[in-house]
Amino acid sequence: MSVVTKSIVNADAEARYLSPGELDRIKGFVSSGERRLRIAQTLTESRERIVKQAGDQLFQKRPDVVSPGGNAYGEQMTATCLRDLDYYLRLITYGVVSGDVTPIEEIGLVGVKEMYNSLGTPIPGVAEGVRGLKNAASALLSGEDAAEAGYYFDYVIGAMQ
Ligand SMILES: CCC1=C(C)/C(=C/C2=NC(=C\c3[nH]c(/C=C4\NC(=O)[C@H](C)[C@H]4CC)c(C)c3CCC(=O)O)/C(CCC(=O)O)=C2C)NC1=O
Repeated sequence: MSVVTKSIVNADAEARYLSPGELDRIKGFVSSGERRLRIAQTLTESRERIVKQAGDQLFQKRPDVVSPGGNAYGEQMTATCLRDLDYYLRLITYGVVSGDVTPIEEIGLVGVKEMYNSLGTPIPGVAEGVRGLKNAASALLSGEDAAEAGYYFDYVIGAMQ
């Protein structure tokens, strides 16, 4: 939920107008809108390149995952692994646009450890892949934009510790 929706739900629950603090937070959200949309646009346009670079970096750091016996071994499994990275990049654009981690949490992090454990997918490997996404994305963004986006990448990485 964006800060707009959240503030309205909270205010209406008490049948009151939006408070000065809530209006202030909404103002911050609105005034950062252009920056957040610009970031999401860059990540969306460059998604293939970002995912490819993140995969290259991951498989260089963790050759075991693509070696025989590794969870991402074989063309199809490697493609599924890259697909998962693409999923997380997509969810991160949702977070950036809404200024909120809730969509990332609800779509991609609830129950994720149990899921990956049941698939035999090494969670530190997925976290490393998301770190690679962050590196590749940051290289395409200005310092300020990279810092803003970094918050959402770090949120995903943190959830996988
Ligand atoms: C949008 C929310 C969402 C997520 C996050 C998601 C993840 C997800 N990843 C899966 C599989 C997988 N995920 C990986 C990923 C990896 N293996 C590694 O060693 C690497 C570290 C890593 C890549 C970074 C692999 C290899 C599989 C296939 C495992 C198998 O079939 O045995 C599966 C099992 C079903 C399938 O194959 O599609 C799901 C549900 N699905 C979703 O709908």
